[in-house]
Amino acid sequence: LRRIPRPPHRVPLLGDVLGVDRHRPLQDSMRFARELGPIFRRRAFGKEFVFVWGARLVADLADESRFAKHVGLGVANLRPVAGDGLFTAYNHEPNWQLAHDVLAPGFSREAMEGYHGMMLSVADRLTDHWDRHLAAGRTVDVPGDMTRLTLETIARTGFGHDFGSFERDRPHPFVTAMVGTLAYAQRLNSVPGPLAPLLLRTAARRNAADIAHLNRTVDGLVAARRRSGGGEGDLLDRMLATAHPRTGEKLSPENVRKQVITFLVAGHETTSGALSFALHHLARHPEIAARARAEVAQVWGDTPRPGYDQVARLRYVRRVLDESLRLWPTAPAFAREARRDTVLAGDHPMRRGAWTLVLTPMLHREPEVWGEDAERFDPDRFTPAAVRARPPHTFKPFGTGARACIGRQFALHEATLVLGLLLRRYDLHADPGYRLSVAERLTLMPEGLRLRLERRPALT
Ligand code: MNH
Repeated sequence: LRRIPRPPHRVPLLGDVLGVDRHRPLQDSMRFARELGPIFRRRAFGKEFVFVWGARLVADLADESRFAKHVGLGVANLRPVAGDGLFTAYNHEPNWQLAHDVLAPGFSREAMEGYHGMMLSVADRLTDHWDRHLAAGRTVDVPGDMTRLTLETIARTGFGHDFGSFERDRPHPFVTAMVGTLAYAQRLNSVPGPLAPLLLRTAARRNAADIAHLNRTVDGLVAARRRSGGGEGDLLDRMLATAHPRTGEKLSPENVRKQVITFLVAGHETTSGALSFALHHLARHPEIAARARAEVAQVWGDTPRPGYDQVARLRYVRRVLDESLRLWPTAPAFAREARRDTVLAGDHPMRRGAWTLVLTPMLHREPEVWGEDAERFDPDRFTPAAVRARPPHTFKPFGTGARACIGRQFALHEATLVLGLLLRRYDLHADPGYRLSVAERLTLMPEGLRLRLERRPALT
């Protein structure tokens, strides 16, 4: 441990927290990473954390025989909300494997084809909403509207539910409660443990109210489904009715509640950020937008409603998304722990259970992998040839191993479809005065991003 660099200036008791931005812990750690190199430690309130982002180190951490997901920090702080739901379950909890096996078919290709039509109709609500703004000469609130879109998409496809997000001027109370708990979970990490109850008393009370609201929403949704006696085989049906193929076991009602919250939150917040960053980059790079638009025209022609396969064939649009997730992976870190005593990358001894945090945005900027121009937005980094030329485990926006994102294909299909539709319908104009500002609430979001739209010639 002593060989791992740390910041030179430390404050007794507090640690390396002076001059830090309490609301942006990730971007703060990125600053330390640039100063201290591919592995470093930081101390905060008597606890020491090791951060890793060097490509060689991360590739070794991806070895599933020696390392596994660690439920710590931000993820652990979500346990009161999401319990042993898929995202926050400990590796040893039986409900992880059970829920994984029961829900995985909900993310198969066939299942995704089934969601496609619903994704399209939610996208129609977005373009109606944007058309109205455009007609009124208003700019659009990108993160707000992407959150409306992705929440409605996961609610409709997964749970047959409609939050009516586009009919509201303000975020749905479910979203407000969710943002509250995510921000609270993040904040718990930047408050000294013993002082937390004192400093956070009001915040803790609000958080309890937020969790109660999430629970109530979900209980209502589940009760409605039980009354109606089943939907058309969506995620909620699987959660309620599907028995494990081998053991015959079903999810308990308490666990179903945790899974519904998990999927409603994990299923929209990060996709919303990914779409928002992509739109930011497209507005900033008209030449890239033009190339993407040309691809949409070529693959979709003038079909008003592109089919499932026509989305997968938007290779360049997909690269725009990959490149957006490279620079700002919206779930910006994941933790790995040693399964047994081992040595990380032949250099750093780790005891069983010892863990480290992978800083994905820095891994995605590692100069040895991405070059000296790693900060530049360039979708051609994801041409098949360029991908083949890179070492494995250098692009990890969806985490790694058995606990990697189950919703990856869902998110990529939804986001590619929506980017295609928006590019075809609008010219996107950035506000020249806007400078990218990245807000953190465990996930990342471009703060205050608004775009001006111009309607492109309608399809014949
Ligand atoms: Mn998702 C796990 C990123 C979209 C549901 N997701 C993860 C992890 C990352 C991640 C990183 C691993 C975290 C860890 O190791 O601690 N997820 C994303 C990103 C997007 C995303 C960047 C969009 C872009 N995720 C989605 C969508 C859904 C979803 C959409 C659901 C419909 N994710 C999950 C679930 C897990 C997860 C559930 C936990 C999987 C498990 O542990 O078995």
